[in-house]
Amino acid sequence: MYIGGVGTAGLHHLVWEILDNAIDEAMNGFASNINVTLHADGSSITISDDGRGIPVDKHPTTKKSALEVIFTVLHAGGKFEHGSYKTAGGLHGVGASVVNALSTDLIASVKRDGVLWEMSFKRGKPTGPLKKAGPARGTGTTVYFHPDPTIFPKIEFDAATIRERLEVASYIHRGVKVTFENEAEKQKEVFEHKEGLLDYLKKIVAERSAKPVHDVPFVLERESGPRLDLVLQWTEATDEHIRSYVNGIPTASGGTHENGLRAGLGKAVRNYIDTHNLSPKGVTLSAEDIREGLTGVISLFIAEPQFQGQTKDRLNNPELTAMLDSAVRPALEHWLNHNRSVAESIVGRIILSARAREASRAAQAEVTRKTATTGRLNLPGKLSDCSNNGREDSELFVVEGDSAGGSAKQGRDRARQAILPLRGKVMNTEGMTLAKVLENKELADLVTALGCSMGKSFELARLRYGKVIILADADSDGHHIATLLLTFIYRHLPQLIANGRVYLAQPPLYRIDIGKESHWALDDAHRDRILKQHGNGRGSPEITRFKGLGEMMPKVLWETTLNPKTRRLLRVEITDQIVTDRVINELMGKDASARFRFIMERAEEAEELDV
Ligand code: 28F
Repeated sequence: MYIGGVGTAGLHHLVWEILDNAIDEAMNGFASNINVTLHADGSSITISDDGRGIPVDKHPTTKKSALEVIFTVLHAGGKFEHGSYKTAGGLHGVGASVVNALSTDLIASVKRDGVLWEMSFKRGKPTGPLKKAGPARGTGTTVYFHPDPTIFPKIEFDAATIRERLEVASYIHRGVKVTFENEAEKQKEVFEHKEGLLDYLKKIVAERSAKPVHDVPFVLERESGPRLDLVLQWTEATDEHIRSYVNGIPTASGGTHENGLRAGLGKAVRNYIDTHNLSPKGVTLSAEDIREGLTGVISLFIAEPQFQGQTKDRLNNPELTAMLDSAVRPALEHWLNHNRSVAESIVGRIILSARAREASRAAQAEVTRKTATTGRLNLPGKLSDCSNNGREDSELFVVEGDSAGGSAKQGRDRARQAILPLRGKVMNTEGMTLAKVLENKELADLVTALGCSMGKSFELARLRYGKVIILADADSDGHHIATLLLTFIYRHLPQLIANGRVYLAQPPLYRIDIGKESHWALDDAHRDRILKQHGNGRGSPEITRFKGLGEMMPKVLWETTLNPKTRRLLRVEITDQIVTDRVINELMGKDASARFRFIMERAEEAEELDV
């Protein structure tokens, strides 16, 4: 069996294997509760279900119990033996032997017929026979395991990853009650969703503060053939947001199933528009227009998923494109025809997006025209360019305010470092159309200075700098400006982040003079550490808090923040697309209460927040 390496992904795969067995028991109708406990050590886990319990009676000839076989014989249960996904055929226990072999300790307990049975293993080998450990009420299976550190270099389960997986599982397998206990944090969470993916959709739409275009979502549940669940809802959001899962595993990069869904969906909508003569005049509808604001979840269970890509998050089974296309198209068309007022709202939404696209295309063409020639003349007047622009070692500092820009301009290395001062606050671009965004002079100037255009006409090869560095004050106002800039970049120039070109400078907030030495502190905690380290007995330290970058001497700014030899930059990275999308929407979207909630929840973390 493929575990997926000995890194974090492989480590968590162990959890998913045992969890899948518990979910199977629930899907077969025998369990309704699943509990997962991440123990305080962070490196061991207990998973249990209240199903029938793995059979414990001995096989007449082998004299071994089913339990022992499941935990010691590779491929017991045979995920693919019947050519269908194991949940469909009720095949159990796949992967348990692999998890066992890769664990220093594993304890399997079963409650059956009033008896608690227990069997322990070390590195996959039984440490004794299956034993009666006492009486028991009810039935079920519990598995405790601790992965083997000689196989996995770092054994540290990530609570957020496990939590997300469990929550998603509770949506995909409606009605199952999944409890997650994080012992280290003394936290317990219960996930239970009677409406399954519909509940998930509701949550996503609310989280993204997207106003639905129609009340009742489209629902497709296919039982014949591979299990398929799909929910769709058009919203007023400006982008498309579809989450897809194959056998409960997220396919964040999509793949053949998503392609089939898009194809079928496009055909259904076009057919509906054509049949009812709803085509707009003077504008043609693109596939993106049809899906603008579309929010949905698709879950699929198939026998032999092939995952592709560096993070194995794209489905590659070719047969699924046609399968999804032919499942979605007739069902959606039927639904549109039987919900005429809903269909009309959706078509209205689609036509509107086509018209908005036409309008912003004109605006974008204007920016592209301006950036097409890289001659100085077209660059914004307030840009202090560097002479090495275009080279890998060149840097653009995007600086808050004119006075800070002045210090940076004097303090910089003129050959390699360009300065673009932004006057006043950058506007919040979350949920805004491209045309609106480009009306903002500050942002249009930034795009012009970068030279790489934006949106669909983005071209990395034309980027005029190796690094784009946001330089804002170390205070909360500065953080706010950095966040606004990052929101803009994340939504409209995401390739810059994906290519590791975006950085945050870290200007100091304090200068601490102790005797003849000067130290620079990034924040309060850093200041306190410096005082503790250097402060003893050498006279009283003098602490200066900078009010802003503008009042810092150019030489000091160079030493602390600009000089590549002495500064420290934070590279902006997106590790989890879905979490980032949610955080940005929560922080920057129209829903101020969500922003407030987020800030309150993170108040403690915020002190050491690095992006
Ligand atoms: C925490 C992980 O692994 N739950 C499981 C069952 C129940 C049965 C079963 C499992 C028997 C012969 C294969 C019980 N009674 N949770 C779990 N619950 N496996 S794994 O059977 C395995 C088969 O070989 C079970 C009657 N039939 C099946």
